Amino acid sequence: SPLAGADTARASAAQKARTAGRAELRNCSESDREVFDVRVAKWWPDLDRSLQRLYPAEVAADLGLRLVRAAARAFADRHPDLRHLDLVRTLSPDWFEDPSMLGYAAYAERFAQDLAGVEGKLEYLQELGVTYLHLMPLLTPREGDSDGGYAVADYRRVRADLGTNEDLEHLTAALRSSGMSLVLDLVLNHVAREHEWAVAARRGEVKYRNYFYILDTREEVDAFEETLPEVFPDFAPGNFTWDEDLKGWVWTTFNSFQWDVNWSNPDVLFEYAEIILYLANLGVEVLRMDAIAFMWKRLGTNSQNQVEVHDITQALRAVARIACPAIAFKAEAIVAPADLVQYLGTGEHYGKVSDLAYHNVLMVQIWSMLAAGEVSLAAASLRALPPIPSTTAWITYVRCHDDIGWAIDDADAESVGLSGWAHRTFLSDYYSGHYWNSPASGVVFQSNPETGDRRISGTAASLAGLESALRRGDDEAADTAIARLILGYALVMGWGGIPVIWMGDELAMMNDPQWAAEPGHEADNRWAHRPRMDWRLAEARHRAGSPQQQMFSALTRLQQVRRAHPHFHASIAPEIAEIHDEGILAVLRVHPIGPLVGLHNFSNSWRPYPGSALSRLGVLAGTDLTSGATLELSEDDNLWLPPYGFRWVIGS
Ligand code: OTU
Repeated sequence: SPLAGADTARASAAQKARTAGRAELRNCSESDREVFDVRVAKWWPDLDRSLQRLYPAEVAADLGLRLVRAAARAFADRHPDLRHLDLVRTLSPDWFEDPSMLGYAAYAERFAQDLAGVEGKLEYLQELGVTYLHLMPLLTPREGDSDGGYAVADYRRVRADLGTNEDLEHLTAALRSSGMSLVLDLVLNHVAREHEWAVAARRGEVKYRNYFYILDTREEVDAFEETLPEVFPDFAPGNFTWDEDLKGWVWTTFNSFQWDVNWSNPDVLFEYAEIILYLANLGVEVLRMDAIAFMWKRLGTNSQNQVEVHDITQALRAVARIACPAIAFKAEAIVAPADLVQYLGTGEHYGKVSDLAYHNVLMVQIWSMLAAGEVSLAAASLRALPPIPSTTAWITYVRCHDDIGWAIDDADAESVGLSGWAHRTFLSDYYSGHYWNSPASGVVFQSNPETGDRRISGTAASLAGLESALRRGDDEAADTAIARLILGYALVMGWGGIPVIWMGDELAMMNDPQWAAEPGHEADNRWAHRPRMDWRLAEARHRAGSPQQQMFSALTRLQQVRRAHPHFHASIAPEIAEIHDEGILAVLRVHPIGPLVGLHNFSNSWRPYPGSALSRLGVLAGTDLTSGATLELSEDDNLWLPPYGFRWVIGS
């Protein structure tokens, strides 16, 4: 029958793949070859299917074999310690979902000068409970402005001022023995204009011209521009840059010096697969797939979130699972709510793409709730998100190194009687400090008069109101700002997934007033919230009552509680529970051992949550894990939460 024929063809393709791999493993032991065989058998179908969807059949078949060979070479080279980690992780594929996971993200040089310096700060990170360290781009960037390292000139060499590749390997080993995973960016949508591929393209080499999108005429450019938004309308308008060497227009979604690579070229996919294997063998454990949404272009669309992006991810992940299964992929897709969960896999990609993805909807809703003092929009937006595969997890965060874009769905807003546009406008006004009662000290990033879009820069503490309070010498307002900040962190730490602390938030660090002084930074106010670590300020975490002590101890306390309770495992989907007061967001997590309810008051006044609701949720007469105290209802049978207060409650 034709079906049996297809099965036979598939089986013989898989057999070919195993043979191709084996040929590279001549110097390996028979048991290593067997391990490799088993992995190819397991992951080949994922690899093959995704490639078949991306490329013509013969191209896909050939690329599949090349990738298996590359995986085999990387497997053969892999350090025994990393092989051991592969084995451990294969036995606990949910390692990144464990409640003990806590992230920290920083620029190596701003945190500790260089890679050796970072190694010197492991104790500080351990004091916080960090298990996952994201160091911002540290591979060799172009000279001059490099968009904070996101314009990579050499993926295989560490930035000289930070150290050497050996230093990086040393650091990953030191982190591993301290129970921390290193996370690095894989900038895969673009390379620097100075990267060797771009240089070769500029020299006129056809092979490398085909690594990019180069259009000959302004008409072709305009045809694409018709439906393309602009990411940096201020300092990099449009999506194409005329290049005199190329004598053509090259696709540059971001800055003019960041050239988008052409993933419809199978050689590009192969190049990046090899880069992934190379970084994995240096001991990198998680790859942050930068700007992943933009990887595939299609005329007549916004060229974001195209289905091929997920096929590419599936292929790369299958290669990694074969060679270095310890590593995880994290999607950096800061996109509209409707496009987000696809990055963790829906439909045929279910559970087969990224392991982790940024929960920008949660992040945006935290700032929205803090500004509005009410939770109905957040509840509607979060309820509207489809569930994610239980084998994947969110990266939850309050702030990161980028601006905040108001990813609020118009339909979600309408469902609670708001206008999406008006609410986004309110949030931009509020966080830039222009709204009448706003305590925030943020700045507008990339105002786009055409769309009305105004994103926001600023550190969490400055956005929460600490800066303005201290400027006025208003201690009460300062305490309120800290309470707001802690509340935001309580929500992300109780959500499930890996909460990532943006460097400095643990010390309530404020905007860097000197951000524009550095050459190349003056036009990009995201540097306002990328201060240098202030190690003197860090000492204030030992001074009772200081903002630093309040923040630092709240975070460590929350993490201690989290790691001790399996309710926080990421495979348990949080549900937004009954809303009884518009100020209180209740989050329910149902573990087989019992329910846990997080109650968060986002308003500035005392608010009640009814005992009857707690009873229905199964946590009446429960214990608040953060204080260890038994819940006390007041005479009116309500649990009252102070302004910006929260409780994590389990039944008793
Ligand atoms: C990412 O962000 C990085 O986080 C930025 O720091 C880089 O500048 C950029 O890519 C280019 O490498 O547009 O404003 O997902 O929001 O990918 C930040 C959509 C960005 C984008 C995101 C991008």
